[in-house]
Amino acid sequence: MKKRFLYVVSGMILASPVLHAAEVSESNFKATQDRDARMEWWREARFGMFIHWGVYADLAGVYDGEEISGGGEWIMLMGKIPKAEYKKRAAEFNPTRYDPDAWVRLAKQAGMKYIVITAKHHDGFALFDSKVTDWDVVDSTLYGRDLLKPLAEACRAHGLKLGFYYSHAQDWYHPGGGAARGGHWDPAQEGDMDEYLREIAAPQVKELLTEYGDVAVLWWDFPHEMTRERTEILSPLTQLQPGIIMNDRLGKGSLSGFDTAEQRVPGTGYPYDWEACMTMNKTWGYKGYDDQWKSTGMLLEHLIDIASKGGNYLLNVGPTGAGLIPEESVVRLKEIGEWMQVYGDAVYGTTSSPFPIQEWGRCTRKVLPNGNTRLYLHVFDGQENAKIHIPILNKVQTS
Ligand code: H79
Repeated sequence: MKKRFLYVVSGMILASPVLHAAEVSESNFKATQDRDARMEWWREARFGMFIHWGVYADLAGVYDGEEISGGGEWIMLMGKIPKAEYKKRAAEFNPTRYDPDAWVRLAKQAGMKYIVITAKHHDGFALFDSKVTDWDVVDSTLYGRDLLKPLAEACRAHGLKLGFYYSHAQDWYHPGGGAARGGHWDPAQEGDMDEYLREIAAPQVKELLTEYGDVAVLWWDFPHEMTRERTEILSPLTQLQPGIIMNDRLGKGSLSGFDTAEQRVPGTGYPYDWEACMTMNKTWGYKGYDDQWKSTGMLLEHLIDIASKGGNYLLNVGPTGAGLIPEESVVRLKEIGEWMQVYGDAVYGTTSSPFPIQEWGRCTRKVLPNGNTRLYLHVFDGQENAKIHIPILNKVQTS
């Protein structure tokens, strides 16, 4: 791993203001007071765990002896797997090693403050006990038990916030659900999308928002063919959880949620809340042969880079069909946790850098109760006794 240094300076910082990295809480042009109150924990958190899990994890990227390209969670579409075939595979889904308490403890150990799990991905399969379909873990698998209830309990027990990812527009199983990239491939998918939204998506979101205790985040994905009228079918449901926040992927005309950047760190920050979601290897859903793992150092640089631009980092794990988080992910999360134990202050509750990007690394900042501003200078490729230039115009204290 490269040498990484952290310097802390504080005082009344006078830096030349930069427009691209405005402070979220000050200049959020979408802000309302209610929104600020809801977003408070999320802005403090800066770091969360994304979990992509479902029947596709059991297929592990292989169908009919062939390695299927694309994210593992896209295997049903990319492999054009007929519904009946996919359903047969679901019947074998039996994650006997699932230990939600261990998952939550791992997230906590990594320094993550919230978890977002795929309650339902594009294959339409619900990880919870849904009353409006039998296409769920209780009715269609060997395992036969709700996977989200014990996760919600573990989150409560360990003090992490819980969010649900819900694929509302694409659904490759229920008739009428959308299919991107060329559309349906099985006649059994044909149907009316409005009816699907009313009969499946809306009641399922209601189940998620009423039967699992506090739900902190609703992570819609993504607005495929979502007109204003269709959005209207789902958007009132968020009122079922008074404090809930959501992302920007529900559909046309929806309430504004935090913005999402997928698989990339934006070049600059934005003057509103945003979150970058990224994988540790190439895939979201488990693929047995994806070994393109990013190093812990790179993941940490992403975390810092994102924080320095005022955003949150939602870092993914893709557990196996047996219910285990891959060892490569576990190792990286523990190493990130070791760093966060020492330097977490330089990430949690920070806002964006007052400087344009510096060649030596990144800067995060925090306004202290006494009105001073503290800057954390993260030097990425450090050398002992090297000098770095910081564009501050006044005297500062260092510590
Ligand atoms: O859940 C993860 C993705 O599956 C989901 N969003 C994240 C959080 C997502 N859905 N759609 N998209 C992302 C955008 C479309 C990606 C695609 Fe592809 C590019 C679909 C087809 C080409 C990548 C390559 C996925 C399948 C093949």
